[in-house]
Amino acid sequence: MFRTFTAASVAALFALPALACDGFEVHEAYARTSTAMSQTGAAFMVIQNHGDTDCHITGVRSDIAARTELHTHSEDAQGVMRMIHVEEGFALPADSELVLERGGNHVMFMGLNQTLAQGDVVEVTFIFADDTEATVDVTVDLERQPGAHGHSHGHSHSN
Ligand SMILES: [Cu+2]
Repeated sequence: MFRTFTAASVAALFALPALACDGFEVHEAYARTSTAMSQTGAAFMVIQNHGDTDCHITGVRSDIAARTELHTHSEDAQGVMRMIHVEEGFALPADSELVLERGGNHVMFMGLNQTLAQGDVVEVTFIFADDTEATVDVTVDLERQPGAHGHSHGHSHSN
């Protein structure tokens, strides 16, 4: 009994490097552009790490744009919100959640090489610090209102 248990534990240990961010999970992913003519777009989602391993997202890529970057928003000295390329990436500690949302952290598509039409599914690949990757399907949703994650300021109800 003890022997079997030991063998299983050793096998699990050896498997760890290949499962660096095995707790990675994405929910509510959607992508959008401002207009059909937009050269840029963005993707938003809830990223979770259900695993026991701290993960670090260092980059992102996709086939739909010339460049895909991890972005955030920051207020400048004049009080204007500006987008910033987060070169160090996003930490995703064990058992944590990271929300990519309008006005906050997001995946940025620059130089779109296709029109994002409602209902299209595009692939976005996250790159982790250990060079492993995870590709997620992101559905284009041009009708989604900001604040769908409960951070709404109450202006989304139409009359
Ligand atoms: Cu951006």
